[in-house]
Amino acid sequence: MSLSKPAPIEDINEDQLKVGSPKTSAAGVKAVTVALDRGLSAAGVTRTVRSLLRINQHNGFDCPGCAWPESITERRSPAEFCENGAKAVAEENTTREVTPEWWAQHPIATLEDKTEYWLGSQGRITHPMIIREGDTHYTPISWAEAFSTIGDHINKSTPDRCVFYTSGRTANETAFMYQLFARSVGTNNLPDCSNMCHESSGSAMRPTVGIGKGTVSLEDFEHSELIFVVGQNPGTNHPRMLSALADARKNGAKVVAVNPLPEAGLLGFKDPQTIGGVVGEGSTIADHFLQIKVGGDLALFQAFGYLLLQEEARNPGSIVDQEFIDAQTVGFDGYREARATIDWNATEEATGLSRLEISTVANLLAKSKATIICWALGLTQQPHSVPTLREIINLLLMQGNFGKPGAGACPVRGHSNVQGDRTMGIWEKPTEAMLEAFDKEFNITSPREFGVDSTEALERFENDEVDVFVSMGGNFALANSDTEALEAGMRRAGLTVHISTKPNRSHVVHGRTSIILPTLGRTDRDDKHPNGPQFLTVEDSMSVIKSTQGRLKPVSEHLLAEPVIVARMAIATLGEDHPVDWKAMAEDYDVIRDHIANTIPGFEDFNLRVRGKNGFVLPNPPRDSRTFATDIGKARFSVSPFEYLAAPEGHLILQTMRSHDQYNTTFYGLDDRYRGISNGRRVILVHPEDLEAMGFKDRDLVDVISTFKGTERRANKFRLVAYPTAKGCAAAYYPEANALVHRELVARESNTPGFKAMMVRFVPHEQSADKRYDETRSGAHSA
Ligand SMILES: Nc1nc2c(c(=O)[nH]1)N[C@H]1C(S)=C(S)[C@@H](COP(=O)(O)OP(=O)(O)OC[C@H]3O[C@@H](n4cnc5c(=O)[nH]c(N)nc54)[C@H](O)[C@@H]3O)O[C@H]1N2
Ligand SMILES: Nc1nc2c(c(=O)[nH]1)N[C@H]1C(S)=C(S)[C@@H](COP(=O)(O)OP(=O)(O)OC[C@H]3O[C@@H](n4cnc5c(=O)[nH]c(N)nc54)[C@H](O)[C@@H]3O)O[C@H]1N2
Ligand SMILES: [Mo]
Repeated sequence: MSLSKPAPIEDINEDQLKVGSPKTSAAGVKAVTVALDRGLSAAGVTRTVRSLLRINQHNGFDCPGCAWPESITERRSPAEFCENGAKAVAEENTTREVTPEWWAQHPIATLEDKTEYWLGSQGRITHPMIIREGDTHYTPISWAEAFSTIGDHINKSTPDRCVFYTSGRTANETAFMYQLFARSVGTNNLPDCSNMCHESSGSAMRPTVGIGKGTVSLEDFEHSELIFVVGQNPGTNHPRMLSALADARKNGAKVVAVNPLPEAGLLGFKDPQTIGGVVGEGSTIADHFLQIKVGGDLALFQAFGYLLLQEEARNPGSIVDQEFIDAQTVGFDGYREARATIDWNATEEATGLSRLEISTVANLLAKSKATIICWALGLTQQPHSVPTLREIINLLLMQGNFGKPGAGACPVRGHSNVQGDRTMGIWEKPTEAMLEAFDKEFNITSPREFGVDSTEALERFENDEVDVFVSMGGNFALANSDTEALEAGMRRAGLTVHISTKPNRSHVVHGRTSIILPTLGRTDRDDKHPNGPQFLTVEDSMSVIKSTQGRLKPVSEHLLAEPVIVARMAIATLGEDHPVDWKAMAEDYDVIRDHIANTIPGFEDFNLRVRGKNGFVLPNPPRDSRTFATDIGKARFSVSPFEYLAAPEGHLILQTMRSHDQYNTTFYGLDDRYRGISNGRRVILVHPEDLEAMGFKDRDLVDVISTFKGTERRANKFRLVAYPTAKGCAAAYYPEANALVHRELVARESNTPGFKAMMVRFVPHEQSADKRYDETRSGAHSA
């Protein structure tokens, strides 16, 4: 333990930015050494080794890094983790402590000027803390008083003015209790990080294929002939996916990457677990790389549809799976008509791709009998995200790529249990069937009126309509749009409650009263229960349910497990005689699982089946039986107009992305190794020709202005970096750039923020610029 280095005292100094050339392959032995180094510096040798050996193993804990599934065959390697999973674990395992003394030394006025990097590296929070109106510091509070304060605030408010946010690391059992608590209070105000993440995927898929989740299993990658990776950076965000892609290529599959950035993990991969990966060149991942303009994917997939239908006309029966279409779908004729013509000039303008490039990849599609299309946030955070994803579904339907080996739709989820949270009922728009099941099981009356999503919650803060905000994990202030207005609104809210592991910006821009409840993380032992140690469960991106159990000694004896915190909040709010037996659930998580088994489809015999070696897989009609549980019992083709993002004169389209050293709003370090950027985060990557055309040079300091519907947002002091992104586009890091996102810039239907759809221009940085827009506002300032 003594190896643990002290937390950094200095904050980020952006003047030390270094830029090298982007890498052409991901992982390799460097990734392993980086991971170990991070672990050792935060947690020391014993904790690091103990924890790394248990990631994603049977009886171990689920990696908190991402939702990519583990192989459930015997092939599960002894090190089923990746550099970034290891960093996520090290981040949680730290032996650094944020104690009451720490809070006493750090008034809010000081913390306001700190970056998220600094805040997060201070360590694990050890005691429940409170700050009341007029206080300058957080001070300790007993658990009992914390819960009764929360109960009082909720009971003095009206249910609709209470908001219960969830971040996707929350386990199934916790999520189930938490939604039940919100509904028992009387509200469906259950926004979650999914609203900002893959909501567009669900909105596109539910009406078209009857399920809001992916329809492939990991095994499908072994049988696929063609795999698309669209709008996704797996080398950083889902590193274990690279093994599946490399294996698929060995089996003869072709891989097509569609991305404005030449991401290292898309171009090549060095598997750290093979000799070749350690010493050799590694393997190529993508056979074809389409360097698309941000927002051009709808046009691209429409062009594919057109080209495939042309081929079908030349060669009837070669493309269209008519038998499947007749039996299982509606709307094909309308789709065929809509895709009968194409405007190639407009398509090339929208995509930045040539007709030849598009046709070459369309030929691969035409030949493939089993295609998987994977996507992530590059497709979900734009105004036309839902139609874009429906166009992908059209293409898959046309070739019958559902319910057969090696084929299907694969939205690659983010947070390790974001999919499970939704399955458990964390949803502001619940189905009647789900509410009926809860009401019957618990003898309660759930509210029927839909609640707020994350964007609507932001608006509630702005309009002073939030009395109580409870946050199960996460960092709402930094994750959402319109940072400045959101932070101001959060400060005016009555009570903010954060169930957290580490300090973050949302604790600093707190409500008039604010409570921090420190909790156990994934790797921590949860053994203070009458029936002995407890385990939790999660659902991965491919609908596999499995258990997760931490083994490490918690950093403080004062931490409570999340289910216990929810139960005690519920009892303090709803009273001892509420029909739900919260205490029994908190004491023994099998009781929660029995309730889940009784109310959520697919969880029959939950307690029994989850104790099997590999957990179990939830039913998935398209995958299991080629059927579609839409309202009409069939899959739907859809028709969307041609649409893309066109930047006004003098503007670029800005997307926001994650660096290699970050987990959402948490920064592990300041290096984006694969992109060749280190020691800084306030950068904007721009194509060299665009830089020149706009009259700027590499490394110029600029202020950034985004425009939306005639209004502007501004964020100051970013460095321009010449970078081989698609022309007309730019890229900046999340969350530094969130201040530029107007809250009304959202995806239609899903209401997901337009984090990859801003129109920006640059002006030379002005030293004397209006302080209101200063970069310190985003919690990510530079000295
Ligand atoms: N290490 C690590 N792992 C993570 C996370 C993390 O922060 N760190 N976050 C987790 C979470 S919550 C999530 S949701 C996932 C996110 O996983 P990703 O979706 O991979 O995350 P982003 O960094 O947002 O990268 C988006 C990618 O889309 C591309 N892109 C942007 N705009 C477009 C476009 O218009 N079209 C196309 N085709 N591509 C575009 C970008 O260049 C980038 O490569 O990762 C999860 N895993
Ligand atoms: N510009 C831009 N903005 C984005 C995105 C983007 O691509 N671009 N992506 C969006 C996406 S995909 C997502 S998912 C959201 C993420 O939004 P959130 O999920 O709200 O944010 P995180 O950064 O994942 O949350 C980190 C915090 O969770 C707490 N935490 C960590 N582990 C645990 C635990 O085990 N239990 C509890 N109770 N707390 C814990 C810690 O205190 C930490 O500070 O951001 C969104 N925002
Ligand atoms: Mo996410």
